[in-house]
Amino acid sequence: MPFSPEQTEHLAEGGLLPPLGQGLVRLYSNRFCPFAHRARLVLAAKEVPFHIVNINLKRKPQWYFSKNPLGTTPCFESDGKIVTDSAIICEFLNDAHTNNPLWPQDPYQKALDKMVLEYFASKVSPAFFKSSYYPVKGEEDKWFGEYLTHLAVIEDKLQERGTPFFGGSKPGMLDYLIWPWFERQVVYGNKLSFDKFPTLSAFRAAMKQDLQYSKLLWPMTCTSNSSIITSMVSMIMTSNEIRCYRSSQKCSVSAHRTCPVQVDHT
Ligand SMILES: N[C@@H](CCC(=O)N[C@@H](CS)C(=O)NCC(=O)O)C(=O)O
Repeated sequence: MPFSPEQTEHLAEGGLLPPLGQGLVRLYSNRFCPFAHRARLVLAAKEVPFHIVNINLKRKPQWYFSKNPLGTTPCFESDGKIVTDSAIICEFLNDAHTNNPLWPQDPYQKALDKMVLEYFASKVSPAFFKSSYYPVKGEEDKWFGEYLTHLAVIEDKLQERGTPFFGGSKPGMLDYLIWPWFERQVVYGNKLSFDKFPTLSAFRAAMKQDLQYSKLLWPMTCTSNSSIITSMVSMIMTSNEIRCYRSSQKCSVSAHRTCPVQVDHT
């Protein structure tokens, strides 16, 4: 198992940076960050042993800005090399580790994948955030509608391919780069019906099965959908705390591994 489960806390202001030995690979991450999740997936797909330093994104340790001046997660570090931004990190990992190449070899196919990624990044992801993680007050329904509209485009793109994954019979780079947003669809609860998305529904099942092996699924159980959306918003910013609140409801969060998080309403 390449992941070190011991580093589960999120370091905040005043938190000391653990030393990084020569030859070791580190990911500055955050358990709730979909962008950091991308990097964890690609590291696993490349079978690169790595360890994680989780960053509290609301109260970032000052030293973190010397690693990533933008202060965002993820950030990758190895042998004095620093790489920031999830897409750049994943591209770097794919180039640096030639095993299991994740982009299509064919240049046009690769361009098509990147076009889908661009659509996802500029349309699906913003609508997801505005309707869930960072809801635009009074406009949640509008953004949820936008989300469904743009998701339908991704549904059509995958259906056209006739394969379970964008990468074909196994997940490729595009699949890993979009998956974190699928795993987090749980924030919508029953509001999100998959009837209109049969291809993406099959994609979700196939990805889950594939990721089960690398134990990079992010298992979430929640008994009360009503509070999960705002809870997630609180968690992403204050993720070293074990309690988050929505109105008077409490939601307890406990990490049981480095990445996956169990969310249970109490
Ligand atoms: N384009 C960046 C976006 C990363 C990003 O926005 N990460 C969020 C957490 S999911 C973050 O660090 N937010 C804290 C901040 O912006 O200060 C990437 O792909 O890595």
